[in-house]
Amino acid sequence: MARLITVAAAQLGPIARNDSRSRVVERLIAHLRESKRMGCDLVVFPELALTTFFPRWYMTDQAEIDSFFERSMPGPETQPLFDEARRLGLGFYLGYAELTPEGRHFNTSILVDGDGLIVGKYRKVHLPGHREHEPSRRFQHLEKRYFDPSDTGFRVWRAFNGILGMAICNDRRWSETYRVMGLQGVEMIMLGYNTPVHNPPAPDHDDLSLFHNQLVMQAGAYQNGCWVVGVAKAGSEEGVPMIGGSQIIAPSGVTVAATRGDGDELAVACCDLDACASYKNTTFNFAVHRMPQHYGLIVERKGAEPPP
Ligand code: CDT
Repeated sequence: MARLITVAAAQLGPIARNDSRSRVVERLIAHLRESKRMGCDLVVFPELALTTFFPRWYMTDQAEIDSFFERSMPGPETQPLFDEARRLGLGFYLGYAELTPEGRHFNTSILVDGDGLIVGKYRKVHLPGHREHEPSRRFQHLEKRYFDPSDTGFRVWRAFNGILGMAICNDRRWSETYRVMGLQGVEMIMLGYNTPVHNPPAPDHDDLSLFHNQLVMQAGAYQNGCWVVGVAKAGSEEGVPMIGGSQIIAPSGVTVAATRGDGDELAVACCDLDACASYKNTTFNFAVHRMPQHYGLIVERKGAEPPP
């Protein structure tokens, strides 16, 4: 029997700084209900889906910073999301800012199954941006300041009758992200993102931001023979325009469903996990064709070192 998962890429429009968690959770629940009506099994929400993208602001008051983080998952405000998903028998991927009991801060995603159980947790590996205030920027990107580096790395989980993995935003630009999960047999990678159209150090990329989004996710899917579900928090958030472009990409590299706008919107596709095999067993049969003896530099060297 074919292994089918019907998935919703549950894009969100902007979240204002003063939107309450409960108000945001209502929007997530509306997505769950619509996804159920469309026959979905799994709903993928964006990165940091419970608040505005706060790394755009330089803050020094730790209490203010911590107000964007969740101390428990589910917590009092997110419990209704878990309850409704379980009632509907839907699984979900959710990105949020995690504050651990030991006081560590992570940019985190979880995978929750149709019974409301957290089956996987991932903490973001590639934290982009900078650590210190850079007043010359129109807005900041302070992920390196507010989040600790991952202690999970890229794992995969047996769930939804397949092998699923998670990544977050900037991870999607790095081929290593997909390959480390590809080497664990991943069949579907879920990832949420918050991507400003404008990157202050590289304004010449602005017009290409949607193209780059699609390029990296399609390449990752094809080169690893897996589905990729990429989901944006989009639109003009606190005056900063963010890309949409949420999409579901088949192992062929072809986008099979995509959002059209930059508000709350679903893109839905029925994904056949067995469609991965045709790529994993031929062109990208890793066991037959990879040549890791020639890939040593990838882990030995961090920055590029051109010859003298
Ligand atoms: N959230 C996130 O990781 N955003 C980055 C912006 C890069 S520019 C500093 C991204 O890769 O989309």
